[in-house]
Amino acid sequence: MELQYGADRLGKRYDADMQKFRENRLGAFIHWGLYAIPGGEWDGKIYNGAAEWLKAWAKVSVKDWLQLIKQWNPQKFDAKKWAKMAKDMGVRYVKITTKHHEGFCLWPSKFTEYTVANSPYKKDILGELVKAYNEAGIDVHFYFSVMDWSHPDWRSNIKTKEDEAAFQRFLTFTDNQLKELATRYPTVKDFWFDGTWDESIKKNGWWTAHVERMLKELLPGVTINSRLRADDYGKRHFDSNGHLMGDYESAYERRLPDPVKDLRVTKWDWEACMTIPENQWGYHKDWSLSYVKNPVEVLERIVHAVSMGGNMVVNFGPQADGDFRNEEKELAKVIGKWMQKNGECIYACDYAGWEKQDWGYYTRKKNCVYMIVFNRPYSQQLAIKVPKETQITKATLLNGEKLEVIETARNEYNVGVPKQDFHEPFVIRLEIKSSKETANKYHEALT
Ligand code: H79
Repeated sequence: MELQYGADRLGKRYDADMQKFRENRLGAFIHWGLYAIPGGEWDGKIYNGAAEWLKAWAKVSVKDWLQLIKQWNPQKFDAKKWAKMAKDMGVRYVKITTKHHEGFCLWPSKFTEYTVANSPYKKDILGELVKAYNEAGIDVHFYFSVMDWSHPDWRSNIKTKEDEAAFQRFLTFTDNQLKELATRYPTVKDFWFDGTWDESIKKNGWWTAHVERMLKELLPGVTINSRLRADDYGKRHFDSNGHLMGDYESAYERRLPDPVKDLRVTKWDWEACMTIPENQWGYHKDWSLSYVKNPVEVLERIVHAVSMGGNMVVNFGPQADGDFRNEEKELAKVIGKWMQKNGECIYACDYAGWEKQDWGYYTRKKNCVYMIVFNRPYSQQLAIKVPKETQITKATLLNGEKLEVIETARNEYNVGVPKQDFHEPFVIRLEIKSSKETANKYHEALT
C-alpha cells in the first residue's frame, strides 16, 4: 500500500545514537508536575486512579487545577542529588516529563503562561535537570504529552470547522513548544510522546510524520518513540503495511511481551516502562491502595526486557517538595547495588536467541551469553539447550569463579549451580564458540 505518512525506514537503525540508546538498556522515568501537590487527594477524597490523572478523576476544572501553580515551590529540589540517585541506581538515561496532560511546563515556555516561571519557585527545573544528569554522564530523554488539558484549542476529535481551525492552531503551538525544547536543550537524546491516542491525532497523521522530521532536522541523531505516529489511515505505532513508525516501539507500558511466544519483538527496537505500584506515575500519597513491587520483581522485569532485546524504564514520582519518597530511594539503592555487581549482563546486551529455560533469562554480548538465574533449582543443575553448531567452552560467575559444565546430550548442557547462596538473582557468564564440528557420539532415536 502506498503511504505518505507511514514508516520512514524499514528495519532497525544502526547509527551511533541509536546504538547508544539501545546499549543504555536501563532508564528511569520521572513524572513530576502539579499533580504531585494533591498527590491523589482532592477535596478530602482520595482517588485510587493514577495520581497524574487526578484532574480527570475528580472532575476538576482547568482553572482550578492550574491554580496549583501558585503552590509549586519544591524547596528540597536539588538536581545534583537527583543525578546522584540515578547514577547510583545504574540508569544510563532519564526520561523527564517536560509537560504532562495537565499542560504545566517544567521549563519556562514562551508559548503558555502555565510554566515554572510563573510559580513561586520560578527556576527552570528542566534546565537544571538536563545539566545535572549530563554532568553525571546520564542521557536525558524528554517525555512530552501532545494532549494538553490546559490549552483551549486542544480537541480529542474534530467534528466541526471550528474544531478543525482550533486544532490546527494547537498543532502550531505544539510545534513551537517542541522547537523551543529542542533549541533550549540541545543535548536531549530522545523525545517520548504520549497523549496521542485521540481521533484528532489519528486524523492528522501527516503532523506526526512532520514532527519526527522536524525534530530530526533540529537534532540529528535524536530518537523518537512509535507512540507519536499515526499514518495516512490513522493506524498507530505500526503503519498500514505493518512497519514500525518512529525508531522504537513504545507500546509496552506496565506490561511485557511473553518471553516464549512473543519473540517477534526481537525484530525491532523497543522500550518498556513500568510503575512500582500497580499504576501510579505521578506522586500518590497512599501507596497502600495497590500492590507495590519489590526490588527483585522490578529486576526481573528489567532482565526480561533486555533478554528480549528491549530497554526498561522504571518510574519515579517525586514529591511536591522536590524529594523522593523513601520507598523509591530504597528501591533505587537495591537496584543500583545489583547493577554494580551484575550490570555486565544488562548494558549493551541483547536477545541471545536461545530457548528460554525455567531458571531465568539469557542475555548476550558477542561471544558471551549470560544466564540470569531467578529460580535456583533443587536439582543443582541449570539445564541449557544451545542452538546447532554452538559449543559452551566455559562457565564462570562474574567474579571469575569457574562452574562445572557437563554436556548432557547433543546441543544440551548442565551448569552446576554455585555453592554459595547469593540471596538474590545471580549471573553466570558462558563463553561460547561456533563450530561445525558436531560430536558423532549421539545417536538419534528411531521412533
Ligand atoms: O504518563 C503515564 C500515564 O499518565 C500515561 N502514560 C504513562 C507513561 C497514560 N495513562 N493512561 N494512558 C497513558 C492511556 C490512556 C488511556 C485512556 Fe482513558 C483510555 C484515555 C482515555 C481512555 C483511562 C480511561 C484514562 C481516561 C479514561
